[in-house]
Amino acid sequence: MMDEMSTIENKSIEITKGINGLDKVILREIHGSTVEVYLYGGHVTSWKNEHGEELLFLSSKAIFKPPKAIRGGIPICFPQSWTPASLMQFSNLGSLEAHGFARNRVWIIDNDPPPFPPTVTNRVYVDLLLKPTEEDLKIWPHSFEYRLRITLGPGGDLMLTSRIRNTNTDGKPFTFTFAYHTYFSVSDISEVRVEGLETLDYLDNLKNRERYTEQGDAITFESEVDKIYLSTPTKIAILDHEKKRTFVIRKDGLPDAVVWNPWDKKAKTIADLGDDDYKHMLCVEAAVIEKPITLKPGEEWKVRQELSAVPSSYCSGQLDPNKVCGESKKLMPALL
Ligand code: TA6
Repeated sequence: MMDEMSTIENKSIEITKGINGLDKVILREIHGSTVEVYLYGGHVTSWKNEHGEELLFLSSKAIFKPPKAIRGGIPICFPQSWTPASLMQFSNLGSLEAHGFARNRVWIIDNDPPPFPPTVTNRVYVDLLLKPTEEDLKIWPHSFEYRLRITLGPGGDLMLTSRIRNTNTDGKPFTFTFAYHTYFSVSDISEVRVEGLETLDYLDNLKNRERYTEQGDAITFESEVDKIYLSTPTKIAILDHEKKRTFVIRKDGLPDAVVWNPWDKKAKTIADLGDDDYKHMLCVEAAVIEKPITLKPGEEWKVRQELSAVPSSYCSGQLDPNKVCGESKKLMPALL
């Protein structure tokens, strides 16, 4: 299978060896954008624009060695992400690591996925598949098929589409929470603004997960932040002042958004994060946390996030998809 993939003539998809000999897929788009994803964790570790600029943060101390998750890029948090205390009653969630085990497992390349939304021909993509091992079933006693499609669009947009199906044969439903734990690369966290989360309610992980309401203007950063914003809009913008760059997250089926920066003190307690790395990263994570998903056997859940990086001429404060100035009214292809 690896050989088949690596003989693809146009080299838009290359299977190769990454750090510590881990299998890695490189997607190349004709205008120069690239994405790198490790089969370990189904983990996107790099997303570069056509100028070769890295748009995702990767820790200077990231450990590319199972069973440790890679610090940075886009860890996949499944079947659990940041479960509110109220959900610990779902015993199968309580026994899981904070962010589940999908990011600590080796995925395979899925050469024959079931029908998927029609992919525009000029998009480069790879399909990955994760199923639980016998070991996994001991910690989370449910069978599933998780299909992840990573797509690089003609404008350098990066889209992650997830399809998770309950394949239990014992008739049991299962319940899970989920996040794309995206680490964005920023010039200087103290010069970053997030728009789209104003006035929303959030659970604060630094204050015993209590519920608060965000103030009325864009979020800025001057200390540790670890918040789940609830019922968030489809679009969230992260404005990097120094780079004159705006990241736009468009999400489908992911109502919550986690915002995390460890700041200096917490950063020093994270072994695989450089002491000063916090200055150049911000996690904004499209997620489902407040209202976990329950699937019956045979049911499939589909979600998607699309990331783009646009010049900051992009008008701030106008995230309404119908009123966005400067940027064409981009609609995401229908999700089956
Ligand atoms: O998403 C925010 C968060 O849950 C923080 O509380 C912090 O723990 C961060 O994720 C990193 O978690 P990790 O398990 O990757 O070290």
